[in-house]
Amino acid sequence: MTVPESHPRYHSLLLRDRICEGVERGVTSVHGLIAHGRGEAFDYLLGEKTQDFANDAIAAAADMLKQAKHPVLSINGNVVALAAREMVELAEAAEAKLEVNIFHSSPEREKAIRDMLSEAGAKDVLMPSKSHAIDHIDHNRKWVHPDGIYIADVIFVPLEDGDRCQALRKNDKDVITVDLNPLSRTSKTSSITIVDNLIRCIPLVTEALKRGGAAPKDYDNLAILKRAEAAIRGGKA
Ligand code: PTJ
Repeated sequence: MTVPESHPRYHSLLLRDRICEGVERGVTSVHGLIAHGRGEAFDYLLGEKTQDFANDAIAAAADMLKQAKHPVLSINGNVVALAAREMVELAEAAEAKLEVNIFHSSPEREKAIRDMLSEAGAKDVLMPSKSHAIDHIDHNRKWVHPDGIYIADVIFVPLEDGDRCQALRKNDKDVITVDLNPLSRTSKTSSITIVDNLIRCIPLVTEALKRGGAAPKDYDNLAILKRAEAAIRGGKA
């Protein structure tokens, strides 16, 4: 990128560059550019910083990952372009598996995502199977790996789509998501929603796991979403 570090929008432009490179490299869908732009708008309204309601969700997420028997991190084209290394580090800290699962179906993109995770240090990356599917969803995203999402009790999936989130919940799985939009169906149906930019919060979840801090008592996800919405509307978070 030719923009100097002194540019006031430097960090935001750097992320745009990474997403565009993701499309060029074949890991990110062109639709991912639209999703990223939507995220940018919410992040702008949130002051582009990790707010208290996100820190509360991060602590709850770290605790849920720590307690999980079969945690899985589900990876799509936006997440890998922005935070491949950070997801590999989180997988190590949580002793979780990494599994590729994308919305806009493409076997080539699935392989490109796997390769990018391997370059970032992942030892093993699970791919969707054609033998095991989760119930309550007709989309190609139902196909999962038998040792991964199929048996997972906790799934950490930044930028989830509402349909699959609901399906995972109906399959009795807990879902931790990262979504800058507190009004999305995903945000509302997840067990824990971190309303923050994934680039900021994923390292914070890893740190919280390593620290092994106490879990927040009586975590209430809908209350967290209300605080996030209030912050966006200019009220008190
Ligand atoms: O790689 P694929 O085919 O699985 O496609 C991935 C995308 C993201 C394109 C797909 O899941 C999609 O279309 O997502 P949506 O429904 O547009 O939802 C994206 C949500 O993520 C929106 O609510 C955005 O505000 C939010 N978002 C975008 N960028 C970020 C983000 N949230 C946190 N951090 C971001 N960097």
